[in-house]
Amino acid sequence: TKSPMRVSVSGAAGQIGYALLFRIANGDMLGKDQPVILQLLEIADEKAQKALQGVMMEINDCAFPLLAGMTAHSDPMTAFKDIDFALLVGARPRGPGMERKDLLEANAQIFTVQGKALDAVAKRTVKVLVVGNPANTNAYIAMKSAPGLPSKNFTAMLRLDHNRALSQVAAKVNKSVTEIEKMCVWGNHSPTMYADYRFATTDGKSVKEMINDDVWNKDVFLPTVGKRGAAIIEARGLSSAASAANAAIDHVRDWALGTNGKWTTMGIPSDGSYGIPEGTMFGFPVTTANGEYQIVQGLAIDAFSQERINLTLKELSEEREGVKHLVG
Ligand code: NAX
Repeated sequence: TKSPMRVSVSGAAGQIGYALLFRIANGDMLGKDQPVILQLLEIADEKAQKALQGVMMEINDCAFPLLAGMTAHSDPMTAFKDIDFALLVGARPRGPGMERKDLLEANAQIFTVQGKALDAVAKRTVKVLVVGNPANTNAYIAMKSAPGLPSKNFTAMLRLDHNRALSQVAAKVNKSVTEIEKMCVWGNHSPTMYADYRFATTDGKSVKEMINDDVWNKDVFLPTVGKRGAAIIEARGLSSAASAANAAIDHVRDWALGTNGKWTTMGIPSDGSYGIPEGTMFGFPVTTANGEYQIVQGLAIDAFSQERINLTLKELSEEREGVKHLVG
């Protein structure tokens, strides 16, 4: 049998945590033959720690065969000790009267501390996924705060946007999601992201040609995917949780276990591809193999796509500018 992998999840008592932990312990993320040890991080607040104890009681009550251990933490220095994976879900939500700038700063502080802790105590091969918003910029800050770890180990979650786009397109062309290949999303996890089905195929046929409707793309598809988070809050009274947890599972599973040549989307530090400045935490089409991702190269970027990519890049550059004094 395999030796256990250590997985840390922050924000473990939150709503995404509640939809995520059971699936990790069940083997959905790293495989049905891979034991896991959960190292759960929450804020020191008494209520949060108590809620975390409750979640852990329920996890124990599942008697998961793959769960080889579980601990609760309020300090990232112990939560991240020797970990193979970090799913950084906990973040500071926007409170009443809080400006975007305050939100960026509060989160920059959290992700500076957590980046330093990863640098100090995590395995050198640790794979980090940032879910907590603003996800791309938080991932960028964690990466910059961990100079001793390879930058490529830090990623941000664009997979929920990717899956949302996939589901919309599959419905539009009357196919199942498994029949659609080569979907991707460029840029920031925010309404500015650019979901792009120009390269998508089904049964070898072009999805773009099947849809053949640029107005639908611009006026229906892109706004539907971009504003999906808000639509869910409006309908459910709570933000996306199970779908976000599912996307996190998909992201880490594909990164760790490979996509067999299929495309997916990950927020990763740019290597300069497609004119995106090096280091920018940006959603790209990737394939993965042997625990490494690779950007799909050589895609044609038409004028409309370039405009959309520039827009989401501009937003990310502004976020980055806003936290510059904290990261150096
Ligand atoms: P909740 O408020 O339910 O849970 C967040 C939990 O994180 C809380 O229990 C809180 O105590 C904890 N926390 C806060 N700061 C922490 C810190 N410094 N260390 C450890 N734990 C900390 O939020 P939830 O609905 O679970 O969402 C979590 C985050 O995911 C939010 O930032 C949210 O905006 C973001 N999302 C990101 C998505 C993406 O696609 N990238 C989609 C879904 C989601 O909106």
